[in-house]
Formats: sequence, structure tokens, C-alpha cells
Amino acid sequence: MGPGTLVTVINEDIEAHTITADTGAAFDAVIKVGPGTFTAPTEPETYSYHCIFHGNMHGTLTVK
Ligand SMILES: [Cu+2]
Repeated sequence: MGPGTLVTVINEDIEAHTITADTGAAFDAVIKVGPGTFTAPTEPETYSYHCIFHGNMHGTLTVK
């Protein structure tokens, strides 16, 4: 996604999750059940992220 994009995500689970950058404070959003939003970082990079509630949940976010 583009730098600074407002990203919409849909949590289809039955509990809240977070999208939290592994390092730094690039983004950290709690996503409750249903749609949620967070703002992508402005620095182009591939960011690793995780859910602070569930250690096995992780992914990457590419800003370019
Ligand atoms: Cu989670």
C-alpha cells in the first residue's frame, strides 16, 4: 500500500486482535471484531507485525 494510507481491515474472528509492528512504533492498532482501520507508515519498507494477544499470529505489511 501507499505511504500513509488509511488501511481498512476486517476481523472475521470472534475476538479482537492487534496489528502491531515488531520493532519500533510504526503502527499498533487493536482491531475489534468487524471492520477496523489503521494508518500505514510513511516510510517505504516491509514491516513485520504481530498480534499482541496471540503470539502465533504474525504477518508483513509492505509500504511502497
Ligand atoms: Cu490475535
